[in-house]
Amino acid sequence: MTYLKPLTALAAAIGLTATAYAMTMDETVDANGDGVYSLEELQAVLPDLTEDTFIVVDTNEDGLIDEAEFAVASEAGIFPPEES
Ligand SMILES: [Ca+2]
Ligand SMILES: [Ca+2]
Repeated sequence: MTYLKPLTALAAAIGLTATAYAMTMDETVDANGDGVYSLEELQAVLPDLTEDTFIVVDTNEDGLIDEAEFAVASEAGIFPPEES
């Protein structure tokens, strides 16, 4: 049954790609259009988001969430999928 392993990996890869694609920056969230999400912008659509969570997601500690950080957080299940 070893042939199932690459198949599973492929399915996972497709799933991850689809997830990442769905999690691209949303200009309705990026209210000021600077290409990154501030805590205030995210809290506007994710009222449950705390500053503590924001700090965890902001891995490069610049006080803003960029597309890569957002994708990682989404994949980790920290941010729920956006339905707008
Ligand atoms: Ca912004
Ligand atoms: Ca950042």
